[in-house]
Amino acid sequence: MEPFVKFTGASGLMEQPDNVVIRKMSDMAAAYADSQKARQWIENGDPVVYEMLEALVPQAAGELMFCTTRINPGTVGREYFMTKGHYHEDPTTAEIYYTVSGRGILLAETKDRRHVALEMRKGSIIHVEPGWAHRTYNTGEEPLVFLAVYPANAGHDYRTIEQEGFAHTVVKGDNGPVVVKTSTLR
Ligand code: PAN
Ligand code: ZN
Repeated sequence: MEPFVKFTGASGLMEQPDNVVIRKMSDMAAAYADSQKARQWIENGDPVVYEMLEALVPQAAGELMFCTTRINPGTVGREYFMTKGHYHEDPTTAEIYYTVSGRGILLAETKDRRHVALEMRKGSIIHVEPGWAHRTYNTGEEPLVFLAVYPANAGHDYRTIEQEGFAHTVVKGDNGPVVVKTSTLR
């Protein structure tokens, strides 16, 4: 493969991506604590929660994958629209998140349930340590758009999150976003 360039349009999303993944509410309803509210969203048009536009590179050690994600604004009950979240299958792989526009929170958790909530706003650069599951929330009124770069051989483990969830989540409080224990919402 030769060096190549991708451009981002006014929205900050990658133009002419090699792959597009669209996640609607029906693709991830179980991720939200309030399943009834998630079902209402599905019955009322099943909105796109987020989309991911990727450039494909060989899945080999040393290669870097990169993709832009847009999460739409909204809440399911009090919980903000979010990504599915995952561990990297290779627990030695880190990731960089660069926020292009909007407001959000990246929640990272370890298997022993340590957690950190990191602010995402235009220009913020987040380093996700290897071994930490990560999920992003749109806590603003506009789309949250960011670029993520990670080792192409990282792999994505979604199943652990689908089965065990995150111990914490981010909800809309009276004075902005608040991190709470997921168990308090169910
Ligand atoms: C990101 C995420 C992207 C969508 O590129 O894959 O924002 O989130 P989910 O993959 O959890 O649906 C990343 O962390 N890649 O490793
Ligand atoms: Zn990742």
